[in-house]
Amino acid sequence: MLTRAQTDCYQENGFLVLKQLLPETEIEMLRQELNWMINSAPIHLGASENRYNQVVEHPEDYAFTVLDPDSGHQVINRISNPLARSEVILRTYGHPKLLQAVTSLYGSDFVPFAESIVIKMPENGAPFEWHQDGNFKTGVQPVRGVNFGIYLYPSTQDNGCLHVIPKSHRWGQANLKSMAEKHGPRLPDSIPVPVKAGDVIVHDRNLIHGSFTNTSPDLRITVYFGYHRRDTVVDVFTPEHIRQREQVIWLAVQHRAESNLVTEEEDGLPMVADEQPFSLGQFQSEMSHFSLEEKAKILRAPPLAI
Ligand SMILES: O=C(O)CCC(=O)C(=O)O
Repeated sequence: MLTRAQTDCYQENGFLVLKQLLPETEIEMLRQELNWMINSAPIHLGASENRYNQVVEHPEDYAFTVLDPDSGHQVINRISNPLARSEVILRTYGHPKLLQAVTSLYGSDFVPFAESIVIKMPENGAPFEWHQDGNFKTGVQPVRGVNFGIYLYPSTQDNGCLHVIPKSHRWGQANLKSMAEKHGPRLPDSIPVPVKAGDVIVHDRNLIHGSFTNTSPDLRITVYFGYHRRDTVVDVFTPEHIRQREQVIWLAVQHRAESNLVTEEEDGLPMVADEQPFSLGQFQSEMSHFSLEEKAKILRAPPLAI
């Protein structure tokens, strides 16, 4: 659970850094998984094979930035649908500390909206322009979702750390084009948010944020999990769609509990076996066993984008 000081800080500034929320063992598992996912990515945008001539399922999950239109040189910048692609990431999704932190901000009635992984490769990791998240489909609302960014490596100004304008989550929909025209790329009052591996940056989706190019030799990877307060999406998406998205939480908690048991038996790591699973509260009784097809469908349900 977050402390009162932490939730106050989030409300006041629109973002919060949770230092060392996840243990090194969890972060190392994610690093190894991402290393493999990047290594086995399609060779370029639109390709369906990787460098080992293997077919990549759902190659459209991988996004690239074109660095040089003449040579076609591209660099990977994002992987979407990570829960469908990786059981390691699904396991982290069920981490009780993460889900309890969401509960501290939104209460127990929250629903997942989207997940993705931002990758800034060494030397030429692409920037993200200043933006507020989403499409304002439901207009300007004080609550329009929260993003949790889990950092697998230290993030610094050199490797393109996140920059934010504190308190801008209260500005409504900002005219970022005119702000950039007036001020250039460094918007007034914006600050960098450098973090260490294992830290989590929590930010309001209304907050103005962005990041610059990675000019360093160091990789930056952030695993993003986003959530909505249910009342902000309930009249916007069908009950079936919202249901599918919340079943992601059940799957993740269940998968984590099962893999913790395996971890204890096979690797003798009692630390995770002792973990108290996230309490599913009212949904506990509804936990059901899904077939592989049902599971795949749930994990690929589209985001609840607003
Ligand atoms: O992690 C970053 O540098 C920015 C990513 C971001 O804002 C986004 O994916 O919407």
